[in-house]
Amino acid sequence: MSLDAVYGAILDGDASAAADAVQQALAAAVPAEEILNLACIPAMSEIGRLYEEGIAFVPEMLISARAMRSAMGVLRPVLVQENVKPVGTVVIGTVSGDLHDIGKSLVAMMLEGAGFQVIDLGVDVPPTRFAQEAAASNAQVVAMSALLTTTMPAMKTTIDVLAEGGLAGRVKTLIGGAPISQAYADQIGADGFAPDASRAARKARELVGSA
Ligand code: B1M
Repeated sequence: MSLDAVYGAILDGDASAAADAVQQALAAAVPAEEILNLACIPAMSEIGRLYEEGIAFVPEMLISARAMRSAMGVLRPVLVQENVKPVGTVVIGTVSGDLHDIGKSLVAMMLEGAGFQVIDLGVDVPPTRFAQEAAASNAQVVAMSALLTTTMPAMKTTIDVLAEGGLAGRVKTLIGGAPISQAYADQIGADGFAPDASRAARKARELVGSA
């Protein structure tokens, strides 16, 4: 019952109801990991599915992601206390020279919703910064967004810098953004491509073997 309330509040994008529902579930002795895996993540998967099917749109996804964040604000300290490990760590950013951040932030939120620890480096991220942060955080995935055709090559440079730093193979690369395609991902040797935020979260889980 309390899990249904968490699921419904996130799906409806009701941030305060989501936090309250998590409080109530914890008070009813539902383990934090169950709240995360049986209510929060499924609600974000469902909003992702509705988005992919053209039933929900970017604003709905954003308000669900906000509700997820609100739920996680209550849940995270308990998960840390209970030593629940995230699915993996993703370092994400918009590539060098590119200031577009709406799609990237949406991807970051969906990754959080899929159970990842997300380190968001923001926009205009130099290749070396991606590599430094990936090494420092032991990340499994480096996720790059580009919205300009002129900044797409920075993805390839970042993949090269990761390889030069000995991170190829250890760190998977995931790319996306309006001008990006699977063909481009293949061309530059990225490990994964996703056309939207929902599929980016699914692809990231595939890349870390938790699909
Ligand atoms: Co810019 N801009 N912009 N812009 N802007 C585009 C991208 C453009 C297509 C507009 C156009 O001309 N029709 C065009 C690019 C053309 C090209 O390269 N061929 C363009 C241009 C030219 C520019 C400037 C150069 C304009 C100028 O100054 N002369 C300049 C560049 C600045 C820079 O980056 N250095 C510029 C600036 C700006 C603003 C600052 C004004 C603003 C950005 C504000 C911000 O982000 N905070 C802006 C905006 C808003 C846009 C449009 C209108 C919308 C982008 C957006 O947020 N879409 C855009 C036109 C368009 O796309 N219709 C445009 C909504 C967002 C949810 O979608 O980011 O595509 P999107 O993300 C999607 C998917 O792509 C995917 O998931 C998301 C959905 O689920 N995705 C990933 C994204 N990242 C992913 C990563 C993944 C996987 C999936 O894995 C890691």
